[in-house]
Amino acid sequence: MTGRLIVLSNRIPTAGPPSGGLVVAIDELLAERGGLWIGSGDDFVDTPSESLQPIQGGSGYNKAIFDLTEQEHKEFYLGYANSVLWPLCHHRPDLIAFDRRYAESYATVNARVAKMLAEIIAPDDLIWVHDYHFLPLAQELKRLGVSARVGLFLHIPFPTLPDLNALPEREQFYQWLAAFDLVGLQTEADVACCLQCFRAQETGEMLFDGRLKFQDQTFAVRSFPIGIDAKSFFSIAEKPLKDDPLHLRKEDRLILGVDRLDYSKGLTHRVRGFGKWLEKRGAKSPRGTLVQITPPSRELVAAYQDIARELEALVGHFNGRYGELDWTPIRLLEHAVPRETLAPLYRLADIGLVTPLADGMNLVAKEYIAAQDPDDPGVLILSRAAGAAEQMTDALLVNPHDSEEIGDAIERALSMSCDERKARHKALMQVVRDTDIFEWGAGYLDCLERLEIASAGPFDEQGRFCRKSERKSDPTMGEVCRDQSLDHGNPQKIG
Ligand code: ADQ
Repeated sequence: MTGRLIVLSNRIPTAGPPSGGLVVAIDELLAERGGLWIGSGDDFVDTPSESLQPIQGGSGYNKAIFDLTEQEHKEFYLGYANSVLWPLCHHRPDLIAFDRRYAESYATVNARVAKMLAEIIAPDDLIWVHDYHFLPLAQELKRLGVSARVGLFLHIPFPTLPDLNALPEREQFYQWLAAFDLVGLQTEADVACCLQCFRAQETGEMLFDGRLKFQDQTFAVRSFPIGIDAKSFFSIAEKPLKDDPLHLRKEDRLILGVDRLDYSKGLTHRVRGFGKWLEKRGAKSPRGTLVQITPPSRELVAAYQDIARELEALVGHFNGRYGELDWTPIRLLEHAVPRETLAPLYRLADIGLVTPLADGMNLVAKEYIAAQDPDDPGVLILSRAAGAAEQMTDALLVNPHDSEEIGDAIERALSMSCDERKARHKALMQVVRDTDIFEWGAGYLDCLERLEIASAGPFDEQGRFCRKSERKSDPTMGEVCRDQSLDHGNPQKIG
C-alpha cells in the first residue's frame, strides 16, 4: 500500500457538499484513503502565493488551492488550455490560437504548481493529475527530484498524429506525457492513437511488456472509460417533476439534448438533423419537440462567441418553417438546470440525442440511460465520434456530421417497438452499471499502484487493463483477466 493520494485538478469544489459524478467519486476515494485535493482558487490575485493554501471542506482528507492572476486565467486557462489544447484534441487544429504568450503562461503556471507540490510530496505518495491543464506537471516534478509515482488521466480525446503536427510545442508534448508513470485515456481508440503518435517518433518504441519508451522515459498507456454514479442518478430520476413544466400533449414526443455550448458538441449539425426529421415527417406522424439545454461555456474564447448566434438562427429558422400556432418544435434553453430537474427530464424523454463531433467519453449518454424506466425506456441516439460509442454499441449509432442520418435515426427511434427499446436499454444499462465512476477511480489507482509489478497487468487481449471485477485467479499465473486462460491469450502475472 502506498502513501497519501494527492489529486490535482483545475477545478476543486470549494463550498458545500460535493455534487456531480467525478467530484463525488474523487471525494469518496480521498475520504477512504486520506490525502489531499488541489485545485485553483475562485478569486484572482495580483501576486500569486508561492505555497499551497489549505481550505476547509474535505471530510477525512485535506483540500488546498493555488492562486492564478487574471492574466494567467486568460493565457494559461482560456489561452493555452482552451484555445490550443482543447481544439487540438477535438480535431479542430484550424481553431488553434497561435500565441506564444499562451505557451509561456502555461509553462509558468505548471512550473509554479509543481514547485509547491514538490515541497509537500513524500516518496511513497501517489499523485493523480487530471486533464490537459497540467500536461507538463510530471516533467516538472522530475526536474525537482520528486520520485513519487505520477499518473495522468486525460478526459478529452487524444490528438491524431497529423493534428499534433500543428502544435508548435509538439516536441515538448511527447516529453510531457512520457514523464508520467501512467497515462490514462478514455478509450481503446485513444490508446491506439497515442501509440501511433509515439511510435512515429524516432526515439519512440513499444516494449515487450506493453509499455512505451520515449527518449529515456518508460511509461504505461491504458484506457479507463469514465462512468457515472448510476445508482444515485436513477434515484434522482425517479422523483417526478412538480407540475408539468413542458406542457406537451399526451401524444407528443420529447427529444432531449443536454450539452455545454461547445463547438465539439455538434449542436448545429444536431438541429439540422432534427430539421431533416421535421421536413420528412408525415402528416400523421406524432409531433416531436426537441428540448435543447445548453449553458454557455468559455464565453471569452473567440471560437465560442459565434456558436450561440448560429444556433439561435437555425432554431428560429426551423421553428418559423415548421411550427404551428400551438407547437414550437425546438425549445432552446441557454442556461444550466439543476440535476434534480435534469434527471427526471431524461426519464421523460423518448429520445436522448447525443451527437458530438468529438468527445472524450460523454457522460450525458450514460446519465440518459441510467435515468430511464426499464419497463418503458427511451432510445439513445449516440454519435460514433463520442468515446461512449465504444462501449454503448446498443444505442442507435450515427454519423454526427450527416443530418440525413440523424433525421432517419429519430424516425427509427420514435417507431421502435417497446420490446426492442427494452432489450437495448437492458444491454446499455449493464454497461453503465459495470463501468461506473467508482469502478473507474478504483481501477485507475489500482493500476497506478501496481506499475512495478509486471507493468500494471493484467491486460486483456486488446491491451485493456482488467479491473478487479474482471479478473480471476489462475493457479500458476496468479491474477489474470477472466476471458483469458493459459490455453489461449497471454495472461500476465501480477502477484
Ligand atoms: P464535458 O465536455 O463537460 O466533460 P460530459 O461528459 O457530457 O461533457 O459531461 C457534462 C456534465 O455536465 C454531465 O454530468 C451533464 O449532466 C452536465 N451538464 C451538461 N449540460 C448541462 C445542463 N444544461 N444543465 C445541467 N447540467 C449539464 C469532459 C469531456 C467528456 C468527458 C467528461 C468526463 O469533454 O468527454 O466525458 O469530461 O471525463
